[in-house]
Amino acid sequence: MNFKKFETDEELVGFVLQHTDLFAADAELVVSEIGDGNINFVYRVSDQHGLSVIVKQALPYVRIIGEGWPLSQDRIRIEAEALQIAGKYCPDLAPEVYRFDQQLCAIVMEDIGSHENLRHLLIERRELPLLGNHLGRFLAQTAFYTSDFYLDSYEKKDQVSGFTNPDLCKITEDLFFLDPYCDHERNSINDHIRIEAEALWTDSALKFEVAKLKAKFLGQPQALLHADLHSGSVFANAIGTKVIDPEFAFCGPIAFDVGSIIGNLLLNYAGQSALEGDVLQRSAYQKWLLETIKTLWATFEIQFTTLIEEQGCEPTLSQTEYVDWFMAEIFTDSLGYAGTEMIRRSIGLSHVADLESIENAEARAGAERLSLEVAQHLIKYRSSFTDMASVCDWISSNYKL
Ligand code: SR1
Ligand code: MG
Repeated sequence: MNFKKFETDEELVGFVLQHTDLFAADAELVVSEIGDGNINFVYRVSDQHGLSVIVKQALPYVRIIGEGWPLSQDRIRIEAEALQIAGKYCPDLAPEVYRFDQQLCAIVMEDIGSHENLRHLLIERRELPLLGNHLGRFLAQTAFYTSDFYLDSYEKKDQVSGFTNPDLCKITEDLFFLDPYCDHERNSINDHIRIEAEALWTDSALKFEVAKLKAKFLGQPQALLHADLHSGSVFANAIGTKVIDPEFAFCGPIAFDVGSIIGNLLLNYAGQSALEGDVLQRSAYQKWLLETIKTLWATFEIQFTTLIEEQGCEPTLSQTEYVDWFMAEIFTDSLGYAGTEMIRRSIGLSHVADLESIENAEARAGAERLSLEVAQHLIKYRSSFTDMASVCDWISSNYKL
């Protein structure tokens, strides 16, 4: 592969001009590096009139670690193709891909600069009235049109093979389902919750449920997933939402995406218990987070089942009894995956600012403890919940400010 990292602004500008005709001949292009993710390099290239594009380049290793953690560059092809599929079925919810250059492992795409990182918005307690609806629609559309309910048998197998993404899946297999449940060197544990973290390592009932969730992640290619749907992969404003960064995409259990984003909303709920600010405002925001989770699930459920009813192409799977059973399974496992996301973000390698921005370690421990408790309950007792309202009632009555 003829790969070359962009070393200078001139190289990057040349690349953009070669791949797009968006900019005028007299454009004065300026480059800024804007990536704050763990894995790739991301740049904004803008002209003097405010027109801009984003360039994302995948290096053959993890950005924050360096060459000591090699990573397949095929992830950038996977990301470009997953963005194009999301763009086909929900164009308002994904950035447009202008060009993908396989040799340079780089995508030129729409700048979604009018939207902000959802994690930052949640930490600032910004209420986004359309967020739950948009996320529910994104999940329903991307899952349905890439599932066996819609694709024919041959298209589906082609999709599974085209989105085989072993390096990125292995990261999730380890960071989600292995490390937090043992004394792993990659874990990062606040001293004040060491006892609670260690209790997980010997909880065989919990580890049994996590094993079931991991087995489905490994072997249940229901639909093309985003597969890293945390709050940092979502950008939003009062009227719009954009889902970015699907480099982990592969065909897996639909509940993994649904649960990952619910887990992130609940991580912020946990953070609000100890973040700075007025207690009434924090408590009102926790209420808004739970309402958003209910809207997200309700939108996902109604849209997914309506799509099966109206456009389902597979007669065996479209039977009412099967669809009801299938939706109940997704609901239950979404709670489990939400729990695994919360646990790995509280004691594993990759923490989140919703908790990390709480400076006082004892106060942060309170929020991390809340996260671990809710998460374990969701994993172990996920089958005891039949609807999202009762999940949210359970959380709000047990964990109020
Ligand atoms: C080394 S990668 C750590 C995490 O960052 C990504 O966004 C994924 O969430 C991954 O688990
Ligand atoms: Mg990412």
